[in-house]
Amino acid sequence: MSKQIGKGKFITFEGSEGVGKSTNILLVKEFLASKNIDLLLTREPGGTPLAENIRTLLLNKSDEAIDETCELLMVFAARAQHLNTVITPALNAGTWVLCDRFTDSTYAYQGGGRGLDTTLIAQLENIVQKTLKPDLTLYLDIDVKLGLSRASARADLDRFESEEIDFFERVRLAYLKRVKMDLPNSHYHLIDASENLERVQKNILAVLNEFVAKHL
Ligand code: T5A
Repeated sequence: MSKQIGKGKFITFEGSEGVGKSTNILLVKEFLASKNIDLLLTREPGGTPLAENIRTLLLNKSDEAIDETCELLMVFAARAQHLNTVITPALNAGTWVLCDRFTDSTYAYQGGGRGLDTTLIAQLENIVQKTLKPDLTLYLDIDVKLGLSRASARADLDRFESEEIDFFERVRLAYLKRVKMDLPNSHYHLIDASENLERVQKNILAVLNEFVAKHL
């Protein structure tokens, strides 16, 4: 269940590779700005200089394979820095925070993709976030092959994007399990991202309109 800290609202964007998070988060930013909402756009892993350095370590390919538990701890180390120095102070000041990926990504990639124990992820979540959870999560869902084809059309593949297709199928299943288990008054909204951009954006704005009307 979502919980608000301070006056700002915490909105997260989730989904697998190439699903359109970066594209659509900019639309949401413009929409919220048009409502005169004080807003911070940020991302994970990253969002502070230190956390961005951890992001580089996580995404860059290297000769030394990263141990899975080490990867999980790096994700949460970056998150602790991001939350304590950027996200929580902004929410407490009444600023809305729009974040490209958050802890659902950890359940999907480290839990689903890597197969790490979700109890361990939940323990770290409690330590790092305490009671903080997103108020609204837009989960963009897409067939894995279609998402990867969009992502690979753009740039060199990073360490995660170079994983096998089975890895991304497990990521998607883990996302769907989380989105579907949290049904009554869910803060999750599933958006079919396989549709054309115009349709996807219309559906996202419908969710945002309703959310803003409830909270402004
Ligand atoms: N990670 C992250 C973890 O393992 N654990 C964690 O806890 C966290 C927080 C971060 C990586 O870190 C991992 C997961 C990730 O692998 P990232 O850059 O945030 O990496 O994530 P990516 O998914 O790699 O981001 P991308 O930029 O690849 O994907 P986006 O942002 O979802 O996609 P976007 O908007 O760039 O769009 C991709 C292309 O598709 C087009 C766009 O124009 C663009 O060219 N497009 C569409 N085309 C047709 N129809 C539509 N509806 C379209 N929407 C977008």
